Amino acid sequence: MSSPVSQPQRIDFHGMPAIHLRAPDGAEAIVMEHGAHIVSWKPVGGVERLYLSPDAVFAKGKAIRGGVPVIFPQFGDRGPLQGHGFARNQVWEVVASRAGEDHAMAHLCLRDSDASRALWPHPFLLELTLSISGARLDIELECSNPGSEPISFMAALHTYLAVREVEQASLQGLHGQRYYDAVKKKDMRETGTELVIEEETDRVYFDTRNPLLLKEPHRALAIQSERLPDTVVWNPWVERSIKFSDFPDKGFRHMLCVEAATIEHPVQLAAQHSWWGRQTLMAL
Ligand code: TA6
Repeated sequence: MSSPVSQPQRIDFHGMPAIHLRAPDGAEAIVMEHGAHIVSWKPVGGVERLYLSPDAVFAKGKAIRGGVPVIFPQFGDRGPLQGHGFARNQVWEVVASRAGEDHAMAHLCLRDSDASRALWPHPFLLELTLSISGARLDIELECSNPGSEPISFMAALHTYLAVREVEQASLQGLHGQRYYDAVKKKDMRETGTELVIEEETDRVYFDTRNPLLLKEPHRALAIQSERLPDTVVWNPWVERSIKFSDFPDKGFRHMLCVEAATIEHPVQLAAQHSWWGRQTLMAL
């Protein structure tokens, strides 16, 4: 049975402002103003399905290790900006948050500012909307170009999924896909029907069309995206984990990033137009 509607609460999360959403069916999520960063998602049943590093740093201007970093306007080091761009390091504005009869949602935005224009001299309005209901999380990223010149950008929802033991998990749905292997530094094609992580993995699968299924011995997660055609699969494994000061040495065992992205073909956004992309997670 559903409980009475409880409206989103402003909370302090590791010393920073955040919003706690709770849907009437018991699904919960926490999103921070810093980066519009989703740091927790518990679908109905109450089990956390996002990985947040226990050593994550919560500080002005710093990226948070885990959850769902919003990557904009550059992916990784594929451009002149700081790695993964600046949107994840800036404070977003909460536009709306509410709970209805069968969901709860929050809508945050980030506009260009003196700080962003110093890095990337373009006007933009970036909006993130997350919505939870039952077993489902929808994350939608929208970018509008309020200026008079076209803009071009990459974007990703860099989702860190929680897994009980990464070597017992498998990712299905990438068979036959072309990808760039950033560890081996070469272009490859996926030959397996399921991907099992047994070494450092950092891949951009291009133009992925199928829904993905992350299977674990006792549970699964369906992952779908729309208008974010590339899928990044990342696990730092042993040696890279040790190099991160904000990540436990054995943290790689309990996470797998499955990211919905647009990297190969950056979005070309005409003046006065907007673009959106979405990632949906469904706990099974
Ligand atoms: O999405 C995979 C990736 O680009 C990896 O190459 C790895 O560096 C990871 O993101 C984390 O990047 P970050 O800047 O958050 O340390």
